[in-house]
Amino acid sequence: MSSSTFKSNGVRDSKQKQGKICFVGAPAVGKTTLMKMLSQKMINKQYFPTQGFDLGSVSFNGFKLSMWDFGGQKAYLKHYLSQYIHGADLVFIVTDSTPKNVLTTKELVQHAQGLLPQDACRIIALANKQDLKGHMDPKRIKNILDIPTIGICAIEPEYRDELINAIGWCMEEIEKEKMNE
Ligand SMILES: Nc1nc2c(ncn2[C@@H]2O[C@H](COP(=O)(O)OP(=O)(O)OP(=O)(O)O)[C@@H](O)[C@H]2O)c(=O)[nH]1
Ligand SMILES: [Mg+2]
Repeated sequence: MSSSTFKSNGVRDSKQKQGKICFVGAPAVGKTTLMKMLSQKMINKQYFPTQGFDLGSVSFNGFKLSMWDFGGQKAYLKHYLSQYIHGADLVFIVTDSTPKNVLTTKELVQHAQGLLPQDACRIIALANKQDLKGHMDPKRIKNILDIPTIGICAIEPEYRDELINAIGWCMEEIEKEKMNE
């Protein structure tokens, strides 16, 4: 994570901190929708599968973070994840909170843990689609996945603050650890 960047007028802003967030999960669990919600873009409820991967960014409280949205289809994940997940400060593993998907997600958590250095990156589960009938409780999902888990609904913009707070907290923790190294 570099500690400075340029403002739009070309003046160096030494206080703005950069970082990389990745969204990983099976197809249609809501990764692209979550990224749109974070960057306050209009949410189209139609499903357009992400081909390969997409990039975005989110700025808040002196942070400017790049966001990597990995298309959930197996061929894409296999091809792109191992190449582009490196250097992530925070990985969100997204599930649609159905029992079947939570089990698939457990495999993805283990895969991501194998690709990333444990001390340099946080992995957090987002238990999405909490508005849908039959969703699992985030606490149960946390017990199965064995990583911190946040219950969320990507199509409801009022969840944005909670997500921004979680991201801000993680980035501050990572900054502190880097300063202590
Ligand atoms: N009801 C409900 N629908 C959601 C929620 N989040 C996403 N969706 C819908 O689920 C569908 C898939 O969402 P996407 O964000 O495109 O899924 P994705 O994980 O990016 O899928 P891939 O790009 O194929 O990996 C879309 O129709 C969204 O509107 C949610 O919290 N609740
Ligand atoms: Mg997508």
